[in-house]
Amino acid sequence: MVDDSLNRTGASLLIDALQKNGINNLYGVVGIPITDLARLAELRGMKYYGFRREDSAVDAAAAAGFLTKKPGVAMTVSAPGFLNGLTALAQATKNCFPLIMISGSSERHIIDLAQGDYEGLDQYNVAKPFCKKAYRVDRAQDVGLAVARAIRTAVSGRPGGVYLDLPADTIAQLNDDLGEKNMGVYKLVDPAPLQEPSDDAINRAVDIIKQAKKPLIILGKGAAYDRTEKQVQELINKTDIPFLPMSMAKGLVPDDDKHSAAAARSLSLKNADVVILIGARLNWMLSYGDAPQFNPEAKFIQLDIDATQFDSAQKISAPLQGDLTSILNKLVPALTATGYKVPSDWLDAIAQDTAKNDAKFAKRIKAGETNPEFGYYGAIEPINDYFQEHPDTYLVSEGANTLDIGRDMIGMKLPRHRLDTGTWGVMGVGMGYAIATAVETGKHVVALDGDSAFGFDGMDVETMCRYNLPITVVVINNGGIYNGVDNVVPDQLGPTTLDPTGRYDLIAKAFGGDNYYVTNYQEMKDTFATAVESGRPSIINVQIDPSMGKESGHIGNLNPELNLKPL
Ligand code: TPP
Repeated sequence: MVDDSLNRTGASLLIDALQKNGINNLYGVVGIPITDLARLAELRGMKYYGFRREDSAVDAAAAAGFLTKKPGVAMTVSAPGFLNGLTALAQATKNCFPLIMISGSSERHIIDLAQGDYEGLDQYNVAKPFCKKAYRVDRAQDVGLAVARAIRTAVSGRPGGVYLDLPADTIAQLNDDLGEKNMGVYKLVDPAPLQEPSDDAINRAVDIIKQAKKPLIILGKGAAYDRTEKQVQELINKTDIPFLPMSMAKGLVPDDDKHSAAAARSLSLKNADVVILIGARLNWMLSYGDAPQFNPEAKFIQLDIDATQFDSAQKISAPLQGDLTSILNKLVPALTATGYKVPSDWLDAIAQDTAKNDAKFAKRIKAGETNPEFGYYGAIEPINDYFQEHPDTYLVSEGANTLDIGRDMIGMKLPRHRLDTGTWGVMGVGMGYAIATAVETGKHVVALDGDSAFGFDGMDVETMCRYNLPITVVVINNGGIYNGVDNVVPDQLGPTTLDPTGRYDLIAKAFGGDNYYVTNYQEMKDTFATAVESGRPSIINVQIDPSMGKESGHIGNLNPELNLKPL
């Protein structure tokens, strides 16, 4: 046992450094060599949330980063714990969520001579390609600086995941050099400095927008992360430029705002002559900006913190590099000073298409209420109704059809109230995201999951119940990945098949949470609000028909289809 009464161990310095920088929550799974580190954190006033698997804990920290704009911090044990957390570290980096994953590790000399340590792995080098930056802190006296570097790297420029390798030796090492005052630990000055674009860059963008006959704004989760709602709303309200939100940008401008082109997505993308990307990337989710989804003549204006994002898929005619808030603070007045307004025929075309598509959608939803084969629409409509009445409820969503249909159906009115599978479309983020959202916001959270998606991290229901968090998990159960009807070989279970009668709700009961089981629209309507408003951890198993659900949801076009005939 190391006498830490003078707060001089690496562990003490780490806790002190995090707290000095306003980080008070830790997410993780303990074991050798970090168990006492977590205990010490609790003793020093931090809150430690223990998970059942590291990827959930690291997902939780990533969600905390997105929601608070400070890096979320997760801790894992060495090799296997580290590797379990690595997917979530990579994913946070893809999503641009600020995160620090700290893993206990072995001493360098043992690793470098491959002496076969308990859970020994060269974690520092393994982590490098999966994060924005990896650091290793071999001496207790460097802990303050290492934390400072990790925080700054996670939040400055394009945010992302940082790996901090913490050898067991450093955790327990007494730092005699620094005496009793923890001099190496400090609060960072301006961890994410603002970056303004030049006047030339602004003028170039304004010149293009003011010629636009059919402009369109695409909002990405970067705009949500940077808290640009005020500027974006002003831009849209003053110019009437229609907008399309990517899924995690929903609510930045309320989904029911008259400028939303979401219901006329295809038409607006196909015809827009100037596309203004605000914190959104031209990746697979936007078909790389290519025709036929986009107008091949469209000019692109892109607002992004990271210049390497420009010209990634299309020529960017007006790149605006900087933090989005600073860019918009210059762009909005410059554009509105020109008196620019969107030509009304463009707005009319979008409004007409919206009315047509909304009517079709409303019909489909209405049919879902009474369809004898209970499906997604009937299951999700009551959730949307609830969100319209209680917009300050958070939504976490994963699955394929569940995700896609939920995204289209559930209108968001407030920014950063929706988290989902993100840039990679990863299953298994639900419980980690939901738990961190409840912890960080103190609000009610709904985790809307497909039955397959839920299976990836379902044991963290125990975590949700142990901390008694106000989370309602809705498992849309059609007994399969995408759907529950799949047997290419007679009398053999198909690859997408799961248990169609599984009672996911009973998992909550096992840990003291509430459980609900619904089989039709009316039951869901009667149950959902009660479950959420109880403020208790709960699971609703929504038993839908196994035939419901398209293969790969809305992105079946990405799935190579083979000629499935027996030889
Ligand atoms: N593994 C990970 C980590 N991420 C993935 N996206 C996949 C596998 C492939 N995948 C995509 S969607 C999905 C899977 C396994 C599950 C879809 O089924 P479900 O969650 O039940 O939703 P549904 O379509 O039935 O609503």
